[in-house]
Amino acid sequence: MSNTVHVAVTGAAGAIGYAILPRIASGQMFGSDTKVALHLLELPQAMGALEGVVMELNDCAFPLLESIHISDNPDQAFEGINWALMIGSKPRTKGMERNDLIKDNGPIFVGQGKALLKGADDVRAVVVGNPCNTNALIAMHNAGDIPKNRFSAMTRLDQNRCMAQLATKADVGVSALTNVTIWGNHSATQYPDAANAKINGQPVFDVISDHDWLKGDMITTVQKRGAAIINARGSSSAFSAANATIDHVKSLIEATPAGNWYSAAIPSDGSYGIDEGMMFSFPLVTAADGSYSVVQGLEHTDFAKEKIQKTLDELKMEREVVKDLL
Ligand code: NAX
Repeated sequence: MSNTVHVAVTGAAGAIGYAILPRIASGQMFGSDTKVALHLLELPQAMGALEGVVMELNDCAFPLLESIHISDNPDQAFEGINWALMIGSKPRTKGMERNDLIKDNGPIFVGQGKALLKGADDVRAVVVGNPCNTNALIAMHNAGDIPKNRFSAMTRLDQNRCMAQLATKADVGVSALTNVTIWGNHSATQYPDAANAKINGQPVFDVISDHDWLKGDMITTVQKRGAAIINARGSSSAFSAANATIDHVKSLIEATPAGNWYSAAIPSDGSYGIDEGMMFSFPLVTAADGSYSVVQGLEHTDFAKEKIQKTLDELKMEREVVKDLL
């Protein structure tokens, strides 16, 4: 065993950080033959809590965990990293408008984009902190000549939520589901696409006869799942988000099984008429050499086209709000 992957996690003392760190350190993200060096970034006021998290990581005695660096400075935390899992951001507070959240979080991703450029020669960045598509757009625009395809934002939790809804409705295991796409923004405008998805290789619309549900409640349930979890639990999804982050990274580095695809927000190459450079969630496949491409040729009904336009319009509006940061 010779490889060591250097992984930065921002917001490492937060709820998702707490759920994801033991899974990364135990090899569930990069495999059992890759050592892990963790670079943990937090705000100054959370460094005490982060020290506690580090004690727990040490107490797990993970054989693959080579080292842990902690910092409250992105320039230090991102030095020499291969992956940046950008989870930390300011939470939305009561009564706060989405635009204010976007404006508040933007500067974090300006600084972190610049820090990536300064410190990391060979890095891929995954943005989880919300509004994740637009935060990823900001980081990408501030990261100089780091190739744009090294940036992505996470819609995998939405994909997993959609798969779970469809599997329950069809009374099958979730592994029967393939080809599930989330189009657009990780927000309530996203379009979870069951029309191109399959259950045991058959079109979902052939297997599930309740088409009103497929075009109605299924979509809104996935769109509003985050809020439903906050209502039920009193805090937002944490281990399911950590789990989706692991799925996201694995899908980017492992060849996609033939016939399937996965969803992630990446800078658009113009596919499906989405403006080039827009951080938009598409169906993707990863090739054996580790490069990804957008799955081409999927059909969209007028219903789907309308949904995709709506989420695109929202992303354009978000881009307008942060245009000074790009
Ligand atoms: P927490 O509030 O528990 O943790 C966030 C942590 O980030 C805190 O410890 C805070 O000190 C730290 N932080 C804030 N600003 C920072 C900065 N500039 N540099 C470094 N650290 C910073 O939130 P948590 O539940 O962990 O959620 C984190 C983010 O994930 C939120 O923005 C949340 O909205 C987002 N989510 C995104 C999801 C997705 O599917 N893309 C789903 C889950 C989650 O809602």
